[in-house]
Amino acid sequence: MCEKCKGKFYITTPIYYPSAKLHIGHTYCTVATDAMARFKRLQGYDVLFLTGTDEHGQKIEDKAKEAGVTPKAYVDNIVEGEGGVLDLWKLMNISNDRFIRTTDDYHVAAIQKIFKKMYENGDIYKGTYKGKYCKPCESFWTESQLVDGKCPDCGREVQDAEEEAYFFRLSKYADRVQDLLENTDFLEPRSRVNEMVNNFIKPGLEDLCVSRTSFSWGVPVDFDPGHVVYVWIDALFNYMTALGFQNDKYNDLEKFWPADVHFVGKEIVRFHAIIWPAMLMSLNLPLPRKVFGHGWLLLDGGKMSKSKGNVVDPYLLAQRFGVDALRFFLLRSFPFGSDGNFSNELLISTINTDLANDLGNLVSRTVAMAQKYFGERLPEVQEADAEKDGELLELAGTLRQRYAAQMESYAFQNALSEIFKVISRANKYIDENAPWVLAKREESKPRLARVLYNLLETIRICAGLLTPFMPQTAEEIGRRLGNPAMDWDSLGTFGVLPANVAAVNGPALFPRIDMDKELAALEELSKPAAPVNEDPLPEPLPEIAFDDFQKVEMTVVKVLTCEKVKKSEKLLKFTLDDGTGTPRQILSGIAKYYQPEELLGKTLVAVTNLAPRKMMGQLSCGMLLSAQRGDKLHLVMVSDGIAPGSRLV
Ligand code: ME8
Repeated sequence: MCEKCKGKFYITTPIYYPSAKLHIGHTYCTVATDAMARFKRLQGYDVLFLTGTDEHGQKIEDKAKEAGVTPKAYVDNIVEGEGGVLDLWKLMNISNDRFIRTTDDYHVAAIQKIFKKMYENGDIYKGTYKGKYCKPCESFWTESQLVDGKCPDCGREVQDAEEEAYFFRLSKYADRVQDLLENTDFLEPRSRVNEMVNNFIKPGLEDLCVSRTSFSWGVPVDFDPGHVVYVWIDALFNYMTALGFQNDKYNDLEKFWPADVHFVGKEIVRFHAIIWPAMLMSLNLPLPRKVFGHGWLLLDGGKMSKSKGNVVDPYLLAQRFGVDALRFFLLRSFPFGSDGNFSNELLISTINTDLANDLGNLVSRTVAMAQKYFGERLPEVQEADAEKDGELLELAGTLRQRYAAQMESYAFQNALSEIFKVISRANKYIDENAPWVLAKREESKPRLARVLYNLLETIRICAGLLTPFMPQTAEEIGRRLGNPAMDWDSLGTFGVLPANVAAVNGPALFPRIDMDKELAALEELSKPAAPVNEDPLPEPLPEIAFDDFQKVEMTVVKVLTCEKVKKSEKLLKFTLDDGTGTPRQILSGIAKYYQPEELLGKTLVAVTNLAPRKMMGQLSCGMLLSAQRGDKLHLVMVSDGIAPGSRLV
């Protein structure tokens, strides 16, 4: 089949709630989607990869209120601000073609039209909502869906809720949706089908409440002021409005709809596998080809979530280990359809084993030997030796096929395993063929060239197939092999690398990480910031003239001696170097806060033109500056590099 006419591929991530900064769990799904999108592009598909943010709903309204800003300002900051969603995707090298924000005008107007259409076709009607509402999840539940009386998704308390509302006739589509789930491969992994059918459809699918009146941060129902569209209706249709459905902003609906796959976390499979197809059925629209429900990254056995506060910061990990290593780790360590336990140990050991030892060593050893034994370029190579080379050539030459089969079924971990089997085999091949022995005899040089060629060509194929996971690394390896072809066709054939390849070495692709040191550093870095001082602020003082301020002489001093003043609980006595050559004595009421020994040698600031006064019978010539709030006190300390006697101005 002509690789250039493979057709289109439309893939989406969930659109994220910008109610707080995103964490590694969100990064997981987006990196997986990116790997899939890049894989399809590599195969020659015309890909549209969509991601975005889901910006309406009560949770956002509440958060904005707490922060004292408008909901739009609140989400703008998390989406577009420094370290926000857009920055994170840029950092992680996410190749999305489009980014939708549900507050975008074209989307809002389209949602109003969609809601009206379903109202006009009779699938949305007005009624009274009575039920249970989980505020953090923005989900309504029936009594039978609750688990121990609590939200089945997050386990938190739910509230009784009653309001006039619009409903979508979800019940009408129950049979069709059940048929879709049970008799097609619409939903994967298949284990999720039983969960949907047994937990949600069989107990009786009730009509869904699709408008709210209790808050206003949502898409207004234009024909009934006071109602806003339920955030999930608004959110799910993003997959189509971003292509131009019911708007003129884009014109790609015909080309890209239906979506080839929606990647979603397992807790939102319910919305994507039941509600979404039912709404599309109501509008007579084609259904997406597949919904894939991936597992969660767990921390200490529980779901990472911003509301629980047990989240891992992708910025920190990317900064310490590199973006490609982090991307690789996420897809190499956990089967995509199941939950996986995140830990720093696992991250470091994966990098050390797979990337530093196996891949990194293979590349650096091979390239270094090619340079050492042949200088600029390999000579023309002799025929492969069927016995000695056969296994490696066969494995590397057929890798693309095995890899593609795994990628097509979203088994990223298995696809990577296939690549790493070949990398291991190549490392073993080096030991079996001992190039350093071949290099000793002139007559074995042709064989040596063949061995190195086989290795370089194996590296080319592996690096090319790693592109969707580690784009920068693949490019760098390509550079070290003289930028050979790495397109899809070439990756299915052994022997594409020019025989006289010129290999160039470079620094270690993935330096080995010292596990203990790194774990200690990570622990230090993730310690919570210093607690906020809750004591009331001191009363402001009346304004003073600049001239008055200038009358105060503040001088840098160094502590020569410090001791407790006998019979006083409060006072410490200091002798200080103030730069004049004559030690200065100051008494300070800070014995409660400091032990004398800990202040020896410290560089402090003193007011040095204060009239001397006697305290407990001893003279104090000045005052040490300190900062106080409530019952906390800190002496003002300055850099030891500032010479005693320097004046503060
Ligand atoms: O659900 N491990 O947004 P969201 C793996 N706005 N995936 C995780 C995760 C973890 N620890 N934590 C979160 C929403 N996710 C909706 C989507 S789509 C029309 C609307 C995944 O920001 C989660 O499973 O709460 C979900 O798929 C995605 O991050 C977005 O979560």
